[in-house]
Amino acid sequence: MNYNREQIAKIYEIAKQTYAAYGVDTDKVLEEFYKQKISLHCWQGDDIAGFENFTGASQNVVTGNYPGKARNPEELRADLEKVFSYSPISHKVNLHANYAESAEGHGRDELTPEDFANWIAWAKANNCGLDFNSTFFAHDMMNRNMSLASPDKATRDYWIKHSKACRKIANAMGEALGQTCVHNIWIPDGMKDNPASRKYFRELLKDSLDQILEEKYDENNMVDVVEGKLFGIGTECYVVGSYDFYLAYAIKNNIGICLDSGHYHPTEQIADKFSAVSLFTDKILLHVSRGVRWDSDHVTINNDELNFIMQEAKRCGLLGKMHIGLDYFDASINRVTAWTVGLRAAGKAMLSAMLEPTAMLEKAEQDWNLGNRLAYSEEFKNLPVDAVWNYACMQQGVPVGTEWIDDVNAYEAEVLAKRG
Ligand code: RNT
Ligand code: ZN
Repeated sequence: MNYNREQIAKIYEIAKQTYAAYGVDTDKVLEEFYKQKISLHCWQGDDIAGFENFTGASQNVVTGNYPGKARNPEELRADLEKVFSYSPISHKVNLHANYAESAEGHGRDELTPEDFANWIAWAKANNCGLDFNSTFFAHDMMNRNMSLASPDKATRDYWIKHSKACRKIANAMGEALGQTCVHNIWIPDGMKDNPASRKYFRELLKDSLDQILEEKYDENNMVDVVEGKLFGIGTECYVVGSYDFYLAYAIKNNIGICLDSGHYHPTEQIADKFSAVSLFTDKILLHVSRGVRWDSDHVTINNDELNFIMQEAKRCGLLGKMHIGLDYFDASINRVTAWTVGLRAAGKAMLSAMLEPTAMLEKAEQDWNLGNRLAYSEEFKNLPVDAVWNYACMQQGVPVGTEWIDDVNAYEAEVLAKRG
């Protein structure tokens, strides 16, 4: 289906007046909106396989075997470009260390920026930034599912060396692209059943992190963040890198924190944390995901949780400051579709938050007219965001409404379906 451009422009003019009546200048909002960056997680394109040909067990649970996944860097990058073409804002790409293209056959402990030269050149050409992750999973050096908190010193040393190498790479990426690269540390280390000493493993992790983070880098190039988690499959009773552990560690050591929307108790919302955490650090990375009953990493959709995240990011003045990335993996549907649904949902929720007549809500609160605050917030839920979103897509030259779905189906028939 093709949308009538003239009609979209007309509908936008009406929406613009509606918002103006509430004191919101939609043209100004759009200017700011186009500058916002969302980091697209490379791992949705190939089920976190990476380019190492590793066939052992992974600590991330990906389900589905839909045909057409990217088999090499060229295919992955082509798919990413396709996804960008469906989104009206700015982007980064979030890479994992196991996506290195290592001509020298480097192990993870000896990776260099050179191993990411193709990614850096591609990012430059596509005008996008890069984020980076040490990769502590899907590897022979994972020891009883542990890495930085393993009781075995040789295991810890290997992973410390790996992460030091990754920090250097992140720094090189930031420097080359002229924008901060966020380097994230997530480890799966934990236990299926109750440990005798919870403290012991946390002491080991603290010591490993101290070693990894010893060298200081220019924060314009690179910032470190640590990502906690409540539980994983096989680590139901105990995860060494819990939220409390990392939040305390991050604040004490002046690094940042990564908040993943799937990593907390099911009714706990990361959006509620922004106003607290941001008073103590300006280095926050979001992993926007969708947990269904558990940390299931479903495709992000435009639900209450996502809107709460974007609303709080806006209300706390964090848009453009906080790093926002997607983190999920669905291998049961067209992977380019999965990426795009999440990216467009996050973009639209962000736009909706930016368009919110927040000043009216704040005024009602300042006047302690809490009835008005509630009533306004209900009325504002159905403002014509879609009219502005469609106009934004048109203005940025990306497909409007469902047009991208026809295009992605054509891409599947012409490209994805032909992959072996
Ligand atoms: C795992 C974390 C982590 C991973 C990626 C692949 O629970 O969310 O961020 O999803 O590193
Ligand atoms: Zn995550």
